[in-house]
Amino acid sequence: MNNENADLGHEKFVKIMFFSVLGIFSILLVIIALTSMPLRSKASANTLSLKIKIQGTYKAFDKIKASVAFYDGPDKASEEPEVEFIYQGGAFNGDVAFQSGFNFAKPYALFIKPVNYVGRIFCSAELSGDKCKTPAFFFLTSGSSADLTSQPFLGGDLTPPNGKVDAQDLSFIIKNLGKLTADTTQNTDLNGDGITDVVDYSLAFYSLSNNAEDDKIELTTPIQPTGTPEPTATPSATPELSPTAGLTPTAGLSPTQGPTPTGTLSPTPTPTVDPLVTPSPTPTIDPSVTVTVTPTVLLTPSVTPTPINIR
Ligand SMILES: [Ca+2]
Ligand SMILES: [Ca+2]
Repeated sequence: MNNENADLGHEKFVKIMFFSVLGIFSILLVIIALTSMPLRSKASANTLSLKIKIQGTYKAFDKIKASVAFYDGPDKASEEPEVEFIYQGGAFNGDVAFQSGFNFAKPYALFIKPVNYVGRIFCSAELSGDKCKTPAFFFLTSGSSADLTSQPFLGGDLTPPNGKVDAQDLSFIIKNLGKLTADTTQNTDLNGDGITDVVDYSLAFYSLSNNAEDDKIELTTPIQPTGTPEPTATPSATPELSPTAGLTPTAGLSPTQGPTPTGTLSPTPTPTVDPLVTPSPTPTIDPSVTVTVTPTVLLTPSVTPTPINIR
């Protein structure tokens, strides 16, 4: 009886251990699944994650809106008019969804203009403003990101924007000084803290004194777009190349056929001709000898008529 109880106890222990191990294992699987999920959502497909720097002091989760335009040459290819950027970790981060039919084969330049700020053109993370001449951004369907914090955006081009910070922009700010954004008809709150105050004025004044204006868009169509159709042409060329590769083996066969028969045939005729020629000279030597003998024989009978002396 004691042995039976012990066996039952052992069986129970094994069962408990089995299920507890199974439980721990499934909990681990859930944890792994949960930790991998945010990574997947971060690298969301068809999204361009942008990081920009805006003049002024901000706190976490401050929001601004900006238009983001895509240029594949001198003309605008597409535009997202209202992209929301959220301040976090010292920069504004915003996600742009690629429009359907977006051509990922082309390089792009980005023109970004936050509300109440001057616009900037970026050919790459490093090349902006006057240095941006040829679009150089390549984006991926699986998702791309660009850190554009090298050039901060200057504030003061109030809505409706005219592409520069001028005296009129400053006069609007002065008119709204001390007013809450909710109480104003025109948004003169540059840093988005809900009030138009000296901070907003000083931001606009700094921009005015630096003649801040939208970056001029003077883009040339990159050479790469004409190069990108070529890659699509090269796949079609490679099938064409494989037949020509098939032809080269046949070209290789014709030389092997050509030399070997002509090489073997030409030696065999020459030896057969040579033996035939060598007998023919030897008979010609013999007649020459016989000719010299016959005249000497004929002369001797002519000597016999000389006995005319008999008369
Ligand atoms: Ca303006
Ligand atoms: Ca403000």
